[in-house]
Amino acid sequence: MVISKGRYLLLFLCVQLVVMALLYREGYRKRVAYFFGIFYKGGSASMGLINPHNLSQAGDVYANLSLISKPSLREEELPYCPETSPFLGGPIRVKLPENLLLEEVERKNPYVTKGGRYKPPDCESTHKTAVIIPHRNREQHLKYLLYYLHPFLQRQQLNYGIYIIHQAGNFTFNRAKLLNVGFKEAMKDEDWDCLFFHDVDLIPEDDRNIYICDRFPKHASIAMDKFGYKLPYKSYFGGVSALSPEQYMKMNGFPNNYWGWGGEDDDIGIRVALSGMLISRPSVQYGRYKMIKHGHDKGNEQNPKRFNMLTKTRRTWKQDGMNALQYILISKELQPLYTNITVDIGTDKGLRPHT
Ligand code: UDH
Ligand code: MN
Repeated sequence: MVISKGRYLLLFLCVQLVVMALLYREGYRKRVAYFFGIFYKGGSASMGLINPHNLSQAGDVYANLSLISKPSLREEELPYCPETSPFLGGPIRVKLPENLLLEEVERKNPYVTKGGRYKPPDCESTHKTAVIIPHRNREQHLKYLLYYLHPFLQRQQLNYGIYIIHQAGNFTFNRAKLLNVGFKEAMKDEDWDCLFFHDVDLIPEDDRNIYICDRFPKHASIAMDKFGYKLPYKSYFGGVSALSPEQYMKMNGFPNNYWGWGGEDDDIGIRVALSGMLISRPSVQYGRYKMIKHGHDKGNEQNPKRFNMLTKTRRTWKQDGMNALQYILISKELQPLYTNITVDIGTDKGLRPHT
């Protein structure tokens, strides 16, 4: 009798010990986070941080980066990042610097690692975001976007990666299919919890437009300069949007069959509704973007079939999407500021036989 009671007591103590050990691990981060929280709040004025509530002047996107530094803690000892990043500056002044070199962008972003990856050096981010950029023959735009996007995302204390999905060959461009490829390839690398699908020519103008996902698919570029900083129409879903992997798969990804300019963004918007979701949006004050001026691209002529195709989305979305995606991966290179994925997505007649 006495022996078995003793055994129970021992078992109870063991369980207690394990629970305490687990709580301790979790609590360590929290306590350190609390400590740093006090530090951030108290220190922000004297540390020279830009106050996001002082909206009179749009600031330099690089202004706060020099304040980010590496503490002498091991990675697993880092506290969680605070709910609101202390490095946000609000409105950003967008001016395209002349003769910009990618080396200059590299120099200004010393914490970015191979493949265009970043983790805050001073805290453990609670968000993992991949930015997916469809691309062909827009090198100049890409340079400017990288110049602005890297510091923008670092100010938000995100764990992030930037992917360029480059369409090989000269056949008609297909933005939505490239985005499907980007999703698939990025998810092979990392368990991203949010993917931003981002036109190469859109520069965000306010860093409070946080690049994380919402409960519903998010349309982020709701106030573009070319549309007078307003939504052009209510269901517009083009430019920059953000979906979690679950949201993306729920709508079978994006369509693969929109070759040339137009329609695919509206198809995506319709898919959101057809799969039973709503569209989430930032405020018009935060969702501001400048589009780098450009003309029509060769190889991306308006798709005359788009209006007809859009009447059929209800019938096609379950067949055409991630479940029907076919492509030939040509290369994947880890560049200093981005991961470059070059892909043969074929033509409207299908994939060419590989020779
Ligand atoms: N894209 C490329 N290369 C191309 C075509 C498109 O990289 O040849 C990508 C790029 O990320 C771009 C996106 O696809 O931002 C969307 O294409 P777009 O910028 O051509 O779309 P937008 O709606 O075009 O901006 C409007 C037509 C521009 C004519 C305006 C003349 N004043
Ligand atoms: Mn454009």
